[in-house]
Amino acid sequence: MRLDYLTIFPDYLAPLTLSLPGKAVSGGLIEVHVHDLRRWTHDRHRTVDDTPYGGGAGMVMKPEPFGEAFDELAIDGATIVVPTPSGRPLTQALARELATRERLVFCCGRYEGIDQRVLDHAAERGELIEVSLGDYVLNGGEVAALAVTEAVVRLLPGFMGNAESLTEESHEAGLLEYPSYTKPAVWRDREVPPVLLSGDHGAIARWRRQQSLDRTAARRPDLLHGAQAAGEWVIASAVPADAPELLTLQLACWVTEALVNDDLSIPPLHEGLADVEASVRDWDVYVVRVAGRLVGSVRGRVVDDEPTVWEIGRLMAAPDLRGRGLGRVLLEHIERAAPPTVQRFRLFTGLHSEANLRRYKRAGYRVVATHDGPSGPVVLEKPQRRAPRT
Ligand code: JD8
Repeated sequence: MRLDYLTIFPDYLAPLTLSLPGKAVSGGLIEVHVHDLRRWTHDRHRTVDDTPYGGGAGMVMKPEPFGEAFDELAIDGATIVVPTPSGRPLTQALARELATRERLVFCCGRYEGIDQRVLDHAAERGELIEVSLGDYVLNGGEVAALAVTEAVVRLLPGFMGNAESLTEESHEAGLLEYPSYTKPAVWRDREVPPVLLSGDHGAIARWRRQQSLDRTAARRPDLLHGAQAAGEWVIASAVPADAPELLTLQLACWVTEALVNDDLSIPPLHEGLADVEASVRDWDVYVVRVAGRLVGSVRGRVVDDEPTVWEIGRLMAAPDLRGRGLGRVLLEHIERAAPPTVQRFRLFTGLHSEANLRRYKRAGYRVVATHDGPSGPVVLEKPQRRAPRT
């Protein structure tokens, strides 16, 4: 890949010869050419800017130096990358896209920006990509050009020592990365999470996935929309702030159940916000959101005086999403979340909850007890069949 940079501050791009891009150059993967834009000025002051037509503060970069640079550098057919606050946000997906190009030509603006005719002209001679680093204002395009370069060059085949580490990265998988630890196992009374010392690669992989999901749900819920749009139910650990929506979902689900059973005595109907807040504290509670709406949940805990029993409860799917497999996905998730000491799962349902009874029996549960009272509950259990350790 060939990379050209047009800038009035060539020294600002010196980092291109260091670290990552530096190695790529020495490895022959890329060739880097930094050009001082003033090379294409012809007046004594080597002028690259002038006052804006229509008035207003600041100066605008003149079109002529860019045009002559384009001609001399023969940029036809190349991808012209113009950093600007109004550009496409730089994402891993855009970096992957740019990594497929043969040639990138960066136009690094300063002042109030570059005369718009330069961009229109570039779009006629090649592929114009206007890119933004983020929703904040910088003084020029050089920093963005460096960031785009690093994000793109590291994706070039043969660049990263082990390609595998690329696929593992956050954003590559559309999620934020899980927390990492290294020796010592205890530092300033802080321990490394025991699962990471267990050697159980399956459990480690599940823990890391859940950490990525929880972080993404807490810090970047917008990133989850992609996964959901792709039809994937993204399950994250509940946080106290989820309690109000959990209560609303619970009432919606159990009002339906009560109507079916014609029985308003079902306990979940009579729980309040405090009960749900306590549940988030005392149980392992998981939630599913679609486009930010909390649409599903389930909880699990080890039964007080039965340490090998994992009690599952409050399995809920928003009434408008019934029949889409969300209940099954939540049940499988809460079973996988059980600690290694668990040998069987236990859950309860209403005597008249035909649909629930059918679903649980399909999932391998068997009725082990029926408590009195017109609508149950019915107690179902299933042995925990652990996948052989990998
Ligand atoms: C290019 C000139 C400065 C911007 C008046 C301040 C990218 N994420 C980003 N924030 N800012 C930039 C950026 C800023 C630039 C130029 C990129 C060229 N400026 C201008 C408009 C307001 N001054 C950027 N990528």
